Amino acid sequence: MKLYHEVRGCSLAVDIVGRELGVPLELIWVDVPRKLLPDGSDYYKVNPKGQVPALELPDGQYLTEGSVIMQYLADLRPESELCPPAGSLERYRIMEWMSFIASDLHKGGFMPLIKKATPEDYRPIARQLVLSRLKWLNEHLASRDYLTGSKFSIADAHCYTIVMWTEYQGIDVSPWPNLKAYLQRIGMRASVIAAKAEERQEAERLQANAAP
Ligand SMILES: N[C@@H](CCC(=O)N[C@@H](CS)C(=O)NCC(=O)O)C(=O)O
Repeated sequence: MKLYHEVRGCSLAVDIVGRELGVPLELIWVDVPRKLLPDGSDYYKVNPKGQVPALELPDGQYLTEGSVIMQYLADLRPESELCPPAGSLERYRIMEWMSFIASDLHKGGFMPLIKKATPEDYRPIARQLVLSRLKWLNEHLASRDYLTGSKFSIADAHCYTIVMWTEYQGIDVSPWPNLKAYLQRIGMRASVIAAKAEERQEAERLQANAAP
């Protein structure tokens, strides 16, 4: 299957999950600002929303929305226990996290800090919002190693990917030791190391090809 991906994008979470599961994903690096595929064709034909991630399924359909793609992939390998069975309360707990991460942490949290168009007077408010959510995550992680307990799940791949944007925003996570340890714990996973190495390679390729 093909994963439509972007350097520094939330699509990293899907790449991590694919590697955790041993489901091979061919990475297609999208020029998201210009909505172009590597061959210069229109990315809107893959995802009319113009966003990554998107997954090309074996029958040629496309599946979008990271939270859903990660559940789809994990359901292909239930024995991995990366996501509990559909219908169980544990599954709803994962969905509860995925919804929070995609909406409150990603879109409502980091996105206004990332967008150049955000009005300057809103930036401190947006930053405060992110900090309060990170503080809450830190409190939640005081009694558990991962979001839903003692086991790494797709929610952790998602949360790690978004919270790591603190690095790009100059937010120091040291005031939250549980959160810092959580990021370090996940950052040591082979899947994460490999996914980030491939992302770095693509970033270097883009930089080398950029106009001087
Ligand atoms: N709701 C989507 C949001 C995906 C998303 O915002 N992706 C970003 C990259 S992190 C993107 O492609 N942004 C480009 C755009 O919105 O035009 C999801 O959770 O998968």
